[in-house]
Amino acid sequence: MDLLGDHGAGASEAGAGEAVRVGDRAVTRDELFGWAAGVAAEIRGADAVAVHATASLETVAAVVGGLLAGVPVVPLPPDSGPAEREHILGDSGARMVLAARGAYEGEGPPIVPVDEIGPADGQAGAQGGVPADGSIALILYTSGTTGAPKGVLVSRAAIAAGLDGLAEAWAWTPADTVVHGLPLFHVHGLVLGVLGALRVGSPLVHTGRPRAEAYAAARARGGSLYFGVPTVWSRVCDDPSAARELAGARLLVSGSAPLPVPVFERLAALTGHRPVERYGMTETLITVSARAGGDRRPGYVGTPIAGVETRLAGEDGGPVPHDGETPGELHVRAPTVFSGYLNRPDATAEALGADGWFRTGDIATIGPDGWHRIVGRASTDLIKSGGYRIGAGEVENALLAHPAVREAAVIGTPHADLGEQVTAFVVADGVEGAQLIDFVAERLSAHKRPRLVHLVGSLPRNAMGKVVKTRLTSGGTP
Ligand code: MLC
Ligand code: AMP
Repeated sequence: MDLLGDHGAGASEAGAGEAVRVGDRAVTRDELFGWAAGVAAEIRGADAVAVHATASLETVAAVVGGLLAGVPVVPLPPDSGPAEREHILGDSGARMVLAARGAYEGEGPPIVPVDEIGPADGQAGAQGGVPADGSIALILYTSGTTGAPKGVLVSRAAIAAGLDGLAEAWAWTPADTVVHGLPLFHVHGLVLGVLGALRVGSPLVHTGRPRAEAYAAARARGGSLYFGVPTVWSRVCDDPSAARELAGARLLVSGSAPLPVPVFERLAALTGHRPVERYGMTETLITVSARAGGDRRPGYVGTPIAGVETRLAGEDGGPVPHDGETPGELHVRAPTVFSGYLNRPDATAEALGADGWFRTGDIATIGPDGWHRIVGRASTDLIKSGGYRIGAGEVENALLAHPAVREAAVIGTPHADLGEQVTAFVVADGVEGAQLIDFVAERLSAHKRPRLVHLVGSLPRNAMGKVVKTRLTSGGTP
């Protein structure tokens, strides 16, 4: 099967109904693939193309066009600040930026106005032949603990394996209608939420933003398989009448961050659905999940999907028993694992062993029955806020670029809505916290800016002079 399922000659009967809706615009499968074939004809032969990844049909057509042409697609977060954008465009070598006319304003490679591209027939789109399974479909930029985001190389084969594993785990079929409103530049919204729907052949309703009332309204369009990050599910619970509308759905799926047990329980009480939690990463796609036909346990992320092996390692690298109690670093080996970080052989070698085991950096327990529980992260330097992964180092560097800032340390602190919030401890002269928040917001994506800034006299350091982040409190050095 092609990565995106049937879309060539003969697929028209299935292609005539509404396939993808984003907000109040929709296309049939035939229209989408015709449009994407036109995009493919424009970009064929490029090393990589960037997509200004707004929540829009243009983004869907551009990504599908890249896949048809066999050109790696680099989704650009639409709110990324100049520094972030420059890094992503430069590092990826993207030759063009695909965007609706007027939607993208930035320096860099030429803009291809996706909305002005007319349909080509499917054969024109496929002119270069079907790209090899191992070829790179997506380059997804994601934060590490330090420095600028790294480009995660995701192959067509990894996407196909990951989506087939999820289709099996969730009994996901063309009879489903997928509903979500997540951003189209990460695994959750783009790979599961768009490519998954296209590969399985289930219509997609993207609600523009992931709001409770929009999720509820999508039931009228047949919404059955709902995706959200925990912040979204928590907001759904805060709107009980919207939540109750979801009672008729088939499956509510949560992922990208830990689903708090109280949110699990409130959602179950309001909707009658115990949510399916699943766990994944940009580098591995989704590897562990509860099953549509099985048990769902609050606080647990389920068992490995088909083709995925997991193990736990201690601090010395040695094995940790799968006794449901002893925590260890979760390692994953699977056909869904990425092909390396672009231009970063050092970082790739550090995370991905020659034997194929990827070190996730997440601390987990595994029970004798195979159920996984994520208990934390090995490093305090990766923050999860509203499902977004944010590297402390990138925010610290942005703060340090301000002339008044002498030292900066960033951590995640608990936040009722977002799970964690970006919190900065800064040693600076003559500047207000609010000015620093604005300063970071101008350089990086909005969600990366600190929500709290503590101006302190000094940072707690160990004998080696390294900041001890576990000792950061709002009073500064305790
Ligand atoms: C929005 N803001 C955030 C934020 N999201 N700040 C910190 N952290 C976040 N996650 C900012 C907005 O820019 C806005 O700023 C202000 O907070 C209030 O916004 P809001 O209207 O309350 O939030 P909203 O825009 O509705 O966004 C919340 C959200 C969003 C939950 C919908 O964060 C989101 O879409 N998260 C999903 C992230 C995701 O898809 N992750 C998947 C990664 S893949 P201002 O200045 O405008 O007021 C992955 C693999 C896997 O993890 O396992 O799935
Ligand atoms: P990202 O690369 O943005 O996909 O973030 C991946 C990280 O999200 C993982 O390493 C985990 O820390 C976290 N994560 C994803 N899903 C879950 C989940 N269900 N429970 C806990 N953490 C999760």
